[in-house]
Amino acid sequence: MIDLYTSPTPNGRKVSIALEELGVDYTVKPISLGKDEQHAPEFLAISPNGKIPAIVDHDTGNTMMESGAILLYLADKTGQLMPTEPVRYWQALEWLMWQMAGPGPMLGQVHHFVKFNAGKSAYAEERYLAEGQRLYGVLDRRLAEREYIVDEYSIVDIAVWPWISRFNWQTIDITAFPNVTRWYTAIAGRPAVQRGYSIPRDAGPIPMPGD
Ligand SMILES: N[C@@H](CCC(=O)N[C@@H](CS)C(=O)NCC(=O)O)C(=O)O
Repeated sequence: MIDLYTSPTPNGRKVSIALEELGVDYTVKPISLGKDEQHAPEFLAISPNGKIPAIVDHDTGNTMMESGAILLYLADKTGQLMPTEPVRYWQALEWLMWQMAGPGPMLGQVHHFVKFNAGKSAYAEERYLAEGQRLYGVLDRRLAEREYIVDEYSIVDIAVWPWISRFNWQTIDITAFPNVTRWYTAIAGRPAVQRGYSIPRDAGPIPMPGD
């Protein structure tokens, strides 16, 4: 049994979607970022960086923060959602690191400046929006010749997809990236993704291109 400490955000949804896809039993422990629960001493004991998501695996005693590490841990624990063939295995690590260093923090800044603090810094809005658009282009080119980011559906798609699901917040026209749109729509149709998207609470329907 795993405890998942999470909030309805892209980083949180990576782990709830992975747990749903893997069919692992878990208990949801909602953390209210608005109430600053991420800085409570009992949560910092599990997640020293004071951010969600985090897990406690009661089978092993492992306590983990950082969504990329958690996804790797779950794939390793279950033997699923990670390519085993060496070339693809390293490609998966490469693109997982790309997500953690690129779309995660950069689109996070787009949410901060463009969605929630519009008008406070034109420079930051332009800079992060341009970088966000560039990253959508990188993903679109990667998906031009393959169905999923490392060919087979994996934790890499699960790491990237929740960030793209905020395309409306980002004011990015997802339909200008046809391969991203095709990939996004296919993943949005997966029942496990729909269940994981609604953790820790129902957030309404998944945003769809063209809605
Ligand atoms: N690199 C971390 C980032 C985690 C992160 O930024 N979590 C956000 C929510 S998406 C958070 O907990 N924010 C609360 C805060 O910054 O106080 C990961 O991928 O797990």
